[in-house]
Amino acid sequence: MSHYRIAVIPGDGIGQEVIPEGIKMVEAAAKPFDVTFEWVEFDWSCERYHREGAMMPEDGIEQLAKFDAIYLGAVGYPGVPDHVSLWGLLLPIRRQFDQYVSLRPVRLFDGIACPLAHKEPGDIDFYVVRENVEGEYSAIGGIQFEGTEREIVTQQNIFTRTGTDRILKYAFELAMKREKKHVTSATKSNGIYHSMPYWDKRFANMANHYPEIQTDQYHIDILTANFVLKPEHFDVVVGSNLFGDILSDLGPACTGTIAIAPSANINPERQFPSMFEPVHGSAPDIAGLGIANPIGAIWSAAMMVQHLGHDDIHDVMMGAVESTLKAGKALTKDMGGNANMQEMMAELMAHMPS
Ligand code: GGG
Repeated sequence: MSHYRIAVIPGDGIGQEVIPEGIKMVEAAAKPFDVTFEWVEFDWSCERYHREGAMMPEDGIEQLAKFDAIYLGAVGYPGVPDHVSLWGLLLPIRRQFDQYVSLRPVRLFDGIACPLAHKEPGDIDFYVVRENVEGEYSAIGGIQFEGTEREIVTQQNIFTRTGTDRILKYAFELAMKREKKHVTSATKSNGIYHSMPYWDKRFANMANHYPEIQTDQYHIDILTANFVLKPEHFDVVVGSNLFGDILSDLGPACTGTIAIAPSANINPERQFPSMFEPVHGSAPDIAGLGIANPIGAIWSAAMMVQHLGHDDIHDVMMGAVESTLKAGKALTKDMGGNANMQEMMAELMAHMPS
């Protein structure tokens, strides 16, 4: 018998709607197996910020450290500046727990109308591996002469050798397990003078250790064009924090909707808990309407149980997602259907093995 304690942070907006549905799916899928979960909810959010002046308590990280994993919904809501909400909750968790890998699968499912012409399921099936704790996401810099004509703003990017090498290694190791064995690196080394040529150099060095892997390097601008023009080319795409963030919204958009996209913020050494969250944000425009697509949250929960060692539960959950999408009877609006979230959930549950 395995038992896991999961910290649950629904967060803001539709995060509060989709996370309970992800939990229901895990509970239903885990039933036949000898696995139980304790879900401990934290109300850390922009609402809390308004109430208490902080997104989470001072000892928030200490509290989370005791859990086996963290399951998070979305962060950010109008009324709190986005950089305040992100740096008050999501980014400290990623950084304090050294979750340096953000793993974001991109896949075209059978039953979903692909916005790109002539693409079949199987044509789009790749991973974005995003460096998750350094790079362009830095609070180093500042403003001088603020409020005057001479205002100067500086922002520093951080690329350490350890940080760069370990994310590249993760990407190559992932590619080694895949059929295509192909890694693409995203940079912009013609315009960004120091950090991106450095990343290129470390990438070439890492590639030397993996002669079985085919590699290519693209500047981010033409890479985004190729995501749209020939997504079937890609297998594992590795990029810095910012580029990985952009690519992992664009990739799922090419498969029809970003609402299904999951992410795992992983500390591969397992010194700290890893965190699982849908790629989508809090979507204030549809929050409270009951029409959010729960699949990004469900797929993220499936990645969480897989990370905890339960491929069987993961496969049951993903089987229900695949067959629900293929049947196409209860699709939410973002997928061209008119089902609400509960109608889609009923269909997902009906596709679980009895
Ligand atoms: N569910 C993820 C979420 O709330 N994302 C909001 C966001 O802006 N995230 C930025 C990031 O992932 O770096």
